[in-house]
Amino acid sequence: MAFELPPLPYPKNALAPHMSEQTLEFHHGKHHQAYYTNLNNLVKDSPLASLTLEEIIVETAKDPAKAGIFNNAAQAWNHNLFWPMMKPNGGGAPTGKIADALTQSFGSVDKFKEEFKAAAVSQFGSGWAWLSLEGGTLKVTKTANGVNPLVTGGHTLLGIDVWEHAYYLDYQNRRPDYVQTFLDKLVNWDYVTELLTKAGG
Ligand code: MN3
Repeated sequence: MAFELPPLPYPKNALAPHMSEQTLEFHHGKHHQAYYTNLNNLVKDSPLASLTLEEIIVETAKDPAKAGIFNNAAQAWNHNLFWPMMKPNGGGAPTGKIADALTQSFGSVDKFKEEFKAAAVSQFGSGWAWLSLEGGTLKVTKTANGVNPLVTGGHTLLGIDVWEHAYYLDYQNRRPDYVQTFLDKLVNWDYVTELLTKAGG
């Protein structure tokens, strides 16, 4: 059975003006779809086709010969998490257990935001910045291309796509403005909390 692109969890114009309908049209409808199409072509008739996306990512991460499969599986999975990590009227200050966990690991929620923003802005070229739970602590990391916390055994809690296709139509070269808007207006802290609970945090 082929892998299938999940629909967006909200209408394409739901995140405007912070993330436009046009951006979601291309980012979900073309880029995310392409990762699924490529992955299905690459794993067709191979034993990998019967695994989950997570299993494919872990299985292919350390095999340079399978880089094409890894990249497309990881990007398919990364975006599956990225869409529900945002919501209309999101962002701002988290409350409850995620706020407590961020304060415990970073000193304060604001310190976490500073660190997350610095990681997202300084990732050179295409990639992601992440908040993950790894070995009992919350960590901010940045990765190139499709690499994600699954590769190092972490649980992903929040991620921001900093490939240019994620922000260029709305922010052109102003990546810092995109990252700040993501934190201020878009983050779905309820979903982040749900992922934290699932990860045992
Ligand atoms: Mn993307």
